[in-house]
Amino acid sequence: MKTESIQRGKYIGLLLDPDRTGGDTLTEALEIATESGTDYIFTGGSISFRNIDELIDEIKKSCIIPVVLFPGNLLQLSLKADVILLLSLISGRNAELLIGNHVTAAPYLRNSKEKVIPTGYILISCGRRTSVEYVSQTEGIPSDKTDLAVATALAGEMLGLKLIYLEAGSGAEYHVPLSLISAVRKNITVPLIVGGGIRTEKEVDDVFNAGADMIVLGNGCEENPDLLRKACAVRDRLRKTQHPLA
Ligand code: 1GP
Repeated sequence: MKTESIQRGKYIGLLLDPDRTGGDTLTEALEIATESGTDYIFTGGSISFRNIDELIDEIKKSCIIPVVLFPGNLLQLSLKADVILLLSLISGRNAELLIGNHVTAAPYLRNSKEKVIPTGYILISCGRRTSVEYVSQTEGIPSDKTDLAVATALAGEMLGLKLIYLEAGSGAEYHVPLSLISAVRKNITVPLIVGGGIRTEKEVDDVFNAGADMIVLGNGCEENPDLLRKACAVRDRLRKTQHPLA
């Protein structure tokens, strides 16, 4: 099987909340994702009542879009995903989320190393407290502390992490500020994913233009399924008009 990797460029990921997608809702979401040319299906979350293996099986029955596992905890590890983000919550100081869980997970993942992407996960506080802050027992970096976010991303890259993920948190009041995204982009060379609180076509355009290589959309698409089509159209336009690494 081809090994998926996440590159620099312009990509759209659709985050499926394991507890809010199933049956017809899932089929409909995957139809729109396939039609619009969504690049990746993300799944995982701060907490989940659903078995992730089963959800990935269901996704794979309906579409061939690569599945990226975005595990909120060790119970969400699944070897059925095409890509596994090994998240280190580098904005926090919770040792379990910096290295503890990784030690526990490593023996389980060792025969699937080619799927694993070590990822610097950076929470940015964007309005009200999000589930990820509560569950991780960490505080996000304040959204006006650009220098702290840049230093954190730089440290992550210097430690060898292959991807930086700027996260406002699912359902965040507002997305990661554009100035912070572009400052981080200018200081790292690895691909940059941005997610959380992105709800409109214009925001997708702005976040890409600020330097995101991939945008992950969750709630925005649940509220308005047309957002995914519009986001993919923005991506297509930018792919045609911009240098791939802009
Ligand atoms: C992915 O947490 C996000 O990084 C998804 O956030 O649900 O707010 O789009 P939304």
